[in-house]
Amino acid sequence: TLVAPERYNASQVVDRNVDAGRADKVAFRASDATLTYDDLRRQVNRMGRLLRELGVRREDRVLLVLDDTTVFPIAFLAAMRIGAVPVPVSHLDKAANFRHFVEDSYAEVVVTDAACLPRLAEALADHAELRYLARGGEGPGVVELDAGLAAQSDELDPAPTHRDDAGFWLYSSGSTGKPKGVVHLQHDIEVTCETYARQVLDLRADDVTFSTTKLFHAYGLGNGLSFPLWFGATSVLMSGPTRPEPILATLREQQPTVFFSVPALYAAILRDPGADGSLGSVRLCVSAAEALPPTTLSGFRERFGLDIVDGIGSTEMLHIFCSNAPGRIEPGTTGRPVPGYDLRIVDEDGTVLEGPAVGSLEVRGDSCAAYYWHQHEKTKSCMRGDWFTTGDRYERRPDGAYSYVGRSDDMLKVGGLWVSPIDMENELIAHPRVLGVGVVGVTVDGASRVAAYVECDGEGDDALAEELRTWCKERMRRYEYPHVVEFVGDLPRTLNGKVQRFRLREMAAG
Ligand code: 3SK
Repeated sequence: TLVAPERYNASQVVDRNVDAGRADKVAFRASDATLTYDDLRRQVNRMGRLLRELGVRREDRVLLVLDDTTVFPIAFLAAMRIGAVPVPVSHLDKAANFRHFVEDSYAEVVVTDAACLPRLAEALADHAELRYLARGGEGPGVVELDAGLAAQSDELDPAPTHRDDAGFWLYSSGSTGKPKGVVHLQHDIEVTCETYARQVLDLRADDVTFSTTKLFHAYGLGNGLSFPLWFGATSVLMSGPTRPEPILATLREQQPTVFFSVPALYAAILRDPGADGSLGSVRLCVSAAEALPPTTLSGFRERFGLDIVDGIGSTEMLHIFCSNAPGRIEPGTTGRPVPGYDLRIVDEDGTVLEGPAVGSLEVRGDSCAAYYWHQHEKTKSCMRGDWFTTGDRYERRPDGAYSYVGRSDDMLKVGGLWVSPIDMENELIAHPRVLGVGVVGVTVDGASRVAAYVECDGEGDDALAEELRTWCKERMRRYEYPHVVEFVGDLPRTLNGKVQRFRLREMAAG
């Protein structure tokens, strides 16, 4: 039942909920508004009409530069409803990237808010063609969002899009080059909902979801928008900084049943003395983006009585394709293939390895992006037939569970022996004074060495560095310890909390 009808418009998920008797049920609770499913339907229709009035046509890209408020789902679904292609990006991104997003996607309409408008207008000053739709915004080329919406009718039939039409793009940043536009199709959302969200998470209409990863990111988009809408649930959106304090306050006030976050934030919550009683409503915690250290998993179990279901996904596959499952958590692993996805491990020559093996992880499943926009060569090297090359090294254990070894380009060879930065990070993070850590390879006097960059509790000194070396030697293979230990104030991280090892390598190279 995964094949959407040929004429299929993903925005119809909203109409489906209204028709199923959920018109008055809350779809979104956010800092700016609470929207029932019927409010959402009307606002999406108004927004679709407004976008058309601004000249947006089928297949045109519409850039969304928005924090998590109700404007995000309204604009995202409205663009899809008229057959246009929403392109959400982080509202915290840098000026050079905003220029890239506009010049690469040819978007002529940007949906944003008054707070972002000055930065965008400055970054894009020479793009006279741009029109901005901004709540509370004013100025040349700006339409104030609420006034614009109020002037529209709230009925709008969905464009008769094909299930394989471009539905939306997500930009993916690698360690090199400019962010790549990942082109997803109208049918991709349905696939992630029917596979991971239904068969692993068993999401239901009575669930209330809350994701600390924002909606512009593939993980947040599924957690906070497509999954709750698919099952007629309620989504809690939090705007502003993603820090433990507001997250804990949101958990207490909004009482979600399913909590989606990332290892760095789970670890921060675990360390927070004020977290007691904050997770009482939660039936399920979900983690992705980085491998979850076993100590965070066990700490959560002990303190909150909750399991964290760890999985791995990618922007290209749209959501999680390999995961642990509630009631079947295998600590230190990313679990097993999500039903609907196939995994394989290949060696450096591309030979498929059977049974227990370590190598490059490839995945196939119907939510895979169609291609990278303007990146023909990259598309050919990463998307081969049905299979997508994730760029992650994985071990398939004798019992069939998959465990993360590192990014293919993060593995370290020291004295001819492979060292997994992930295994070493997992050991180091278990030390009581280590708050965050990134392990990379460095060259010292022409030799390959392992360096650990550490955020620590209190002042880091030589004694602590030596203690951390001993800590690793006692717990890992004899040669697996950080030759170099550097203490840093803040590790470089992505917006999703992932340690950017390529930046640590740059720091090491000076
Ligand atoms: O980083 C991940 O594991 C992930 C999960 C879901 C969707 C997208 C991504 C990148």
